[in-house]
Amino acid sequence: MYTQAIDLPEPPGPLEAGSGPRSAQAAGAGSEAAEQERQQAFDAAIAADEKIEPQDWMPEAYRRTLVRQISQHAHSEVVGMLPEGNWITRAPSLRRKAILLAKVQDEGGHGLYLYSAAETLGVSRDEMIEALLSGKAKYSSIFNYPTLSWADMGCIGWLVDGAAIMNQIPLCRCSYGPYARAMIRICKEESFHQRQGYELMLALCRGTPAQKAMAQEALDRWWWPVVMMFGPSDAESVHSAQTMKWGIKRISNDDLRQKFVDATVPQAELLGLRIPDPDLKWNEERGHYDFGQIDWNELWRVINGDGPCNRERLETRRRAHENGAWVREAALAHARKRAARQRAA
Ligand code: BYC
Repeated sequence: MYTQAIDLPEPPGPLEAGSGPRSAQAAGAGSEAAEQERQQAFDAAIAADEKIEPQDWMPEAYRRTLVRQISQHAHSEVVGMLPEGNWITRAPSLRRKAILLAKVQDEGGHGLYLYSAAETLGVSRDEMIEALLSGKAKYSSIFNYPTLSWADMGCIGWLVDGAAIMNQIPLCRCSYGPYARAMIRICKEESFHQRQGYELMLALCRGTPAQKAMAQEALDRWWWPVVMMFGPSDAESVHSAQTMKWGIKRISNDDLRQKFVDATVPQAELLGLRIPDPDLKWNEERGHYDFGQIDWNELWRVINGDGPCNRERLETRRRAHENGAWVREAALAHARKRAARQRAA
């Protein structure tokens, strides 16, 4: 349902990107006039809503910002596999197990497209993984909360993926080509993730009173962390002003949060669940729901490494990385042998 919002202009042909004054190799590198010309060509491309491609010249701050955001996004997908992965062996039926397996596998795939998109900016996969494992890089706060019941699988799909799509649909129009193109495919898969979560919640809410109570209890725990997931308020967001000028971010944290609340309240009503916010009410004048105060201290605590599961998540990723060392070594040895065989032939 959410992917209907993807409405994109045709991408440029292969010759349009990376040529002319925008190309990284353009005109007398180093001279001040050449630098200015490249900056102007970059600004004009952004103003005309054209895509910036890896071979195009770009300001260093634009490149660094993209590496930060795309790698954080990739890490979120990979760490995001853990809370759900925890429930694969306990899925209540073969159908649910197959759905959950497919979803978690998709998330691994999203991480890989995103690492590849970030690599086009000149950063290596190893550097990004090292930043995650050392705790230097961030990943979404939401994955530092525990999954305590089966209904959490429903809430993650319905709410976490619902929030993720809300944030990611505008990223399909991001000014950086490889990120925008990765997001188109990711959003299509996220739409299935959101639907399966809602369908799971619907099954619980139409089930026994105990199942409905389990769904309500999960919603009570997930609601506020999901509302926080959109990031600090616009007034506190350090990067938004610049990333919006560059066409990386298209809609602000607060506007996306409002869109999410407006879309989700009727879905909760259909489920017959109560959103745990006594201040939530429709505001006729604004044409939006008003909602209660967010506990920003909690968001910053979780972002800065002190959430309920931060240590556990990183420890699990570190262990997985160490346990996978032999696979990386074997793949490299195989590639070396193949290259040697090809040279000999
Ligand atoms: N968690 O200036 P701001 C998924 C940080 S995974 C942690 O507003 P920006 C899924 C922010 O990084 C989808 N940190 O930043 C997977 C910055 O710190 P640094 C995840 C947060 O970048 C599995 C500082 O706070 N989605 O869908 O303009 C299962 C100031 O914030 C958070 C993405 O990654 C947070 N919630 O805006 C199910 C989307 N919020 O970097 C589902 C791509 C803020 O200066 N990312 N921070 O140290 C974005 O759209 C933006 O980066 C954000 C933040 C909206 C997240």
